[in-house]
Amino acid sequence: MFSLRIATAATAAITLLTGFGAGSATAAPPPVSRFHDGSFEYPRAPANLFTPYFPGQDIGPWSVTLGAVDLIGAGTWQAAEGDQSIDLNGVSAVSQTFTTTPGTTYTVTYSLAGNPTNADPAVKTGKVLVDGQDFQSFSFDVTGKTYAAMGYVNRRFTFVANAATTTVAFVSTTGPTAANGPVIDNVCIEPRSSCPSCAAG
Ligand SMILES: [Ca+2]
Ligand SMILES: [Ca+2]
Repeated sequence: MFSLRIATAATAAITLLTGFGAGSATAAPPPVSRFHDGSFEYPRAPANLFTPYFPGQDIGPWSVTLGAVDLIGAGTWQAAEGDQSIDLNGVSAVSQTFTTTPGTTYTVTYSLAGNPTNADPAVKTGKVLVDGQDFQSFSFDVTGKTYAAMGYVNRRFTFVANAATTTVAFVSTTGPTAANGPVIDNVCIEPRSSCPSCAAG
């Protein structure tokens, strides 16, 4: 099942690249900007499909740096926000580098679930890195969860920026053969002073 799923989805990804991304491979990297699209809404993925992205490929402002990360199209399963989310397969990672003000405290919030397709294993594990440093480990048990009721939980932590740019990465440690990993959506990273709803954390 794992190989078939990857092969099918990879074909879809190649089709996408051929159709829309042919010019991007040689374009200059975009300038670093503020954190954005923590909801994984761009690019729009084919509805009802898992579209895998691999190291060297970007999902909007996010870069895939390890393994394979599935961008989940609208209608596949419940998103925490908007229509899309990501499945961090097996051992995989996405990161985003964005502008920060040194010395400022930033609040990171995100919604966590797991791909409930099957238990391979049931407990999906991972961590969030800030500039490569482990800031928050997470786990999610998909037992009893369904595509229609993903059971998202909200997680939160803070970091103090120490440079003009910061890289935040979401990493799956679920296991090298797991095609169904942690699901991440609705990532918000803001200076704590401008995020009143985050202030309690
Ligand atoms: Ca979303
Ligand atoms: Ca997957």
